[in-house]
Amino acid sequence: MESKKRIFSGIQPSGDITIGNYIGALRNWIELQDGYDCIYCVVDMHAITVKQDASVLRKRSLDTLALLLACGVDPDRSILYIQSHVPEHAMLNWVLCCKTYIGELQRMTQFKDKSARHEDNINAGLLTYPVLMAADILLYRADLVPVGIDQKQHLELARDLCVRFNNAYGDTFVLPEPYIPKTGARIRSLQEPEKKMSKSDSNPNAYINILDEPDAIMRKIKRAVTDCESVIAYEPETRAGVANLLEIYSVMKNLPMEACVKRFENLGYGELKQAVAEAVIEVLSPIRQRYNELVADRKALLRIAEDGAEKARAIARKTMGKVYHKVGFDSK
Ligand code: ATP
Ligand code: LTN
Repeated sequence: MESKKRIFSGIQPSGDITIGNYIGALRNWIELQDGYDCIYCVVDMHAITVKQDASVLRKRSLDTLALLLACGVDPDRSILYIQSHVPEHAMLNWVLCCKTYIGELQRMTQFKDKSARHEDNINAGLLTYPVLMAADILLYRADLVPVGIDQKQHLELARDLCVRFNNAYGDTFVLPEPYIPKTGARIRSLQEPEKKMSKSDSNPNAYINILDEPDAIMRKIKRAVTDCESVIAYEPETRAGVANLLEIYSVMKNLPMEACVKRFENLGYGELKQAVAEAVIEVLSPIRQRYNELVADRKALLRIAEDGAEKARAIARKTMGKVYHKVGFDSK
């Protein structure tokens, strides 16, 4: 029997998970479990590239794991774990750092954005962040990586490193492909639609947290910035705010964009916002309820994390053994 293709993806426990994360990535994580062998990771090691309070980070990592379970990640079918529990990530990171040119890292858009936002802390980890991400993916020989479009550039580096390593040392890693949704790959800020919705935005009205209560969701969407046109149309280049609301609606209702535009043909922005908010509330309410149950039982969450890390390590250790041998380390 042909074995299933492998999926790997990660999410940072760096703040409230937003509907941008859900629409761009998590929703696909859940769906892909049907046909693939999936590995999902809470990437706490990536999160410390910006300042974190240790006890807050520890709590958030487990909370994020609970949220992934609440969204539908099934630990009986998929491997779910916390990155720092598997030391092979750091080991491969180092080897790959020695195969990466500084110029490749300096031109990364996320590095430029984050170093502008955290001027007082432009640390080496912020620069090498994409190498650790490449290590995550290559360690598990993943075929597909479901992410939002903002991660495409990082994935290209992972592909370059894969080819570079394989050319130098013989076939070791699998060339990963990005899996980016057609609709919702870049959900925009509700307040500044020219920017992406981000969980680290200082204005909570700019994003919807997956755990927001229905009244907060309604209020934030009603306040979303649109434009002063009167007709509802999908024109992402020129009318980003309205296009964003239509994309959120399309994904939440599982309806093609043409059908969504038709649905609002003769209606106004007030009606559009009401319908979008209701669609978001309908999808998020059961997730919030499940999360509240799961997060209360820390012991059970830790057990799931430990179990996931053990399964992940069994795969990671094998790859790492080969890599160490190939680069000339004395393997036992
Ligand atoms: P931060 O703002 O702290 O950098 P983030 O919101 O970008 O975080 P990540 O943990 O870096 O979140 O990303 C998790 C996943 O969500 C990635 O696959 C990323 O591409 C996707 N994602 C993030 N923001 C959006 C967005 N606005 N629209 C679609 N997908 C997104
Ligand atoms: N950099 C990613 C998170 C991430 C990731 C990964 C995604 C870390 N390692 C491996 C896919 C595969 C982000 O979303 N900012």
